[in-house]
Amino acid sequence: MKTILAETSRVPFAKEVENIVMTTPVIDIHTHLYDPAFKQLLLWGIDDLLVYHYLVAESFRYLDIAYEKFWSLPKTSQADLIWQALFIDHSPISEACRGVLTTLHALGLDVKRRDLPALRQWFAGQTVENYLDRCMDLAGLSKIYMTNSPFDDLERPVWEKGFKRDDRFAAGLRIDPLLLAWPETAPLLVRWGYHVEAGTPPQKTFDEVRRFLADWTRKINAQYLMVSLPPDFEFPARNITTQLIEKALLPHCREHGLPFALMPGVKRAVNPQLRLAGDGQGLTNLQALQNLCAGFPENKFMATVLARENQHELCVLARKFRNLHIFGCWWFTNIPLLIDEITRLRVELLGLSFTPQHSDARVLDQVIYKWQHSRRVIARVLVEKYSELAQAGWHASTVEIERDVKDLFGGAFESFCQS
Ligand code: RAT
Ligand code: ZN
Repeated sequence: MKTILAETSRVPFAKEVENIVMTTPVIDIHTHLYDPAFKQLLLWGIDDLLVYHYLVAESFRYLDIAYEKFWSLPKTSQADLIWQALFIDHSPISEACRGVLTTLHALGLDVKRRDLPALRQWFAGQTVENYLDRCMDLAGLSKIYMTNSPFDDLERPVWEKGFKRDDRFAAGLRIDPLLLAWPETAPLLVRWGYHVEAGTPPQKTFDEVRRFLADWTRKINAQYLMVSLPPDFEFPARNITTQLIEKALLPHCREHGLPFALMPGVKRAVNPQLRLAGDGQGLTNLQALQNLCAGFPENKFMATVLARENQHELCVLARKFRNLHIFGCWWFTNIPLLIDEITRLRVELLGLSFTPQHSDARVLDQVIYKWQHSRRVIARVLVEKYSELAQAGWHASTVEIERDVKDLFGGAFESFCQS
């Protein structure tokens, strides 16, 4: 594993803390990557790096091409436009742009030549198997959690057919359409043999949804269930979403001992013309999460919130409810400024009982930069915290620091799942 050290501080053991943080293997608890058995669904390479939706959104700050015209272009032409706008016409200093460079640089490629055809040529010579090993090694990953949706028409057939699993990939059962688009989802369940048709008694419908969840939990060996939620999510409320949560999802999670992961704060399709890049964010009323944690103490909840302004409240909630595990700096919060602030908040309020980061990578190669960048910030925060302990006469030993970092990088999450 390649080690890139964070800034050296004056603290005598800073180097040691940095080394531990930069080299401890990480369990990446939420990504959009796939087991290689899913073939083209596992994205990787320079063109996919460039057309990442974070970069699409940024490039449209400069591009004057019509949205539809952009989407009609082949991937390589879209990548050409993004490369020109974000890397050639302007310096690539945003976090997502810098990430592409960190990744290429870590792979040993010469970014200063600004030679996109040469980069493409290099990637054309890679095979996915070797490349997966290389990316996991450079990122220091031991396990990757996928986002697995039975409602995805490309993904579902692969699960249905069956395949030999790569044991470095774990599954998370993603259920947004079930909870957020019931009128469109119910007919699908009916088509798949679940009796949720109009006129079915409500209890029978919830039982059938549980049967659906149980079938998919088993099929994919799901380790948690996950949903992203709009900022106006409420619980309790008189609507089908909350009924499905209370009467099907939570009983299912209790029965199988699985956490329910909530990701509140996303406003989908704020600008639909940007497609996947068109989502925004908003402040969530976390009373809903409080009600869930308090009302269902036998359930385990995980949460990450998109609004900066919700982060402090989320930490306070986690102090009150041990059935809540908070994780990651999600999407628009995955920038060094906020990772630093949010990690400090969490450490100062929760100690080590949380998971500071997940990558949310959609393109395999991104794990390299997402983890290198986050590790540097986390190292900086920890150096400061251990040196504050030293000022109080408490010297954390190497073994203790290693234990702590292991917890932050997946250990605390796995203990929570197993509790
Ligand atoms: O962070 C992202 O890439 C977003 O597009 C979302 O996928 C988000 O992570 C989610 O899981 O909904
Ligand atoms: Zn995600």
